[in-house]
Amino acid sequence: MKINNRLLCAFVSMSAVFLTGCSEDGFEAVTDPTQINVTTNPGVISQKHFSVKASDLFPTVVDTSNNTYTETEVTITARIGDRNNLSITNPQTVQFRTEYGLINPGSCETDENGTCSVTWIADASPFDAGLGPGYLVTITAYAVGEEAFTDTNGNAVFDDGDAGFEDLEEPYIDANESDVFDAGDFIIDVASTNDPTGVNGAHDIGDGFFNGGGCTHSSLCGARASIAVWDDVTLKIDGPPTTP
Ligand SMILES: [Ca+2]
Ligand SMILES: [Ca+2]
Ligand SMILES: [Ca+2]
Ligand SMILES: [Ca+2]
Repeated sequence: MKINNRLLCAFVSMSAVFLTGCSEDGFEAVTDPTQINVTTNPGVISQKHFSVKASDLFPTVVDTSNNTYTETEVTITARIGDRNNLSITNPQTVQFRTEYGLINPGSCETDENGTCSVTWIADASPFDAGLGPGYLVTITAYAVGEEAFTDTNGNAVFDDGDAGFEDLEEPYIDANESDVFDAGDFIIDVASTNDPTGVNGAHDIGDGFFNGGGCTHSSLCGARASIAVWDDVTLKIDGPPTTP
């Protein structure tokens, strides 16, 4: 609840609307516009600003012209920001998983720029890894955050005046690159409404409610204010596409 009030007060301050009553959680009531202390970074990762990118989408791990394998490294970078479209500067832990290769280290702490990187290494020959056609490797990154919402009325909280939100399912490794969780994919168990302990060994879909701080919607506020935010990137590991 403390975070909720902070969010609301932060936005009130940003809007240059001066109200009393925001000092309860450490935000002093503002009476002088020159004294405005803009505090709009609650440090909670929004799904709308959680992204993962690769330094090379087409590493040549496999040369299919002669069936050779080369141990190859790709830098994987996560970037985080909050619901107010601001980068998050306090450290957050980002976890990584993949279907093939090695990720070193398996997690990273974001820096003052809201980014952190790990290295993906094709540490063994993929010929025996069962990757399937196309030599496609998916890497999934995830962290604790909140769902994204369309803040139609611009008050920085999810409420009845907003168009909607993105109801997140549990992260997973989309090993068959189908863009949905189905047979052949790998579960990543995290805590959620349908899996409170995060160890049920099943893929859990969204709960139908907004999971995030400060929610004042009349019917769509979830009991859990946090959820795993996530993104993935797919490498094609047989080198750059050939142009006709
Ligand atoms: Ca709103
Ligand atoms: Ca939800
Ligand atoms: Ca899939
Ligand atoms: Ca689960």
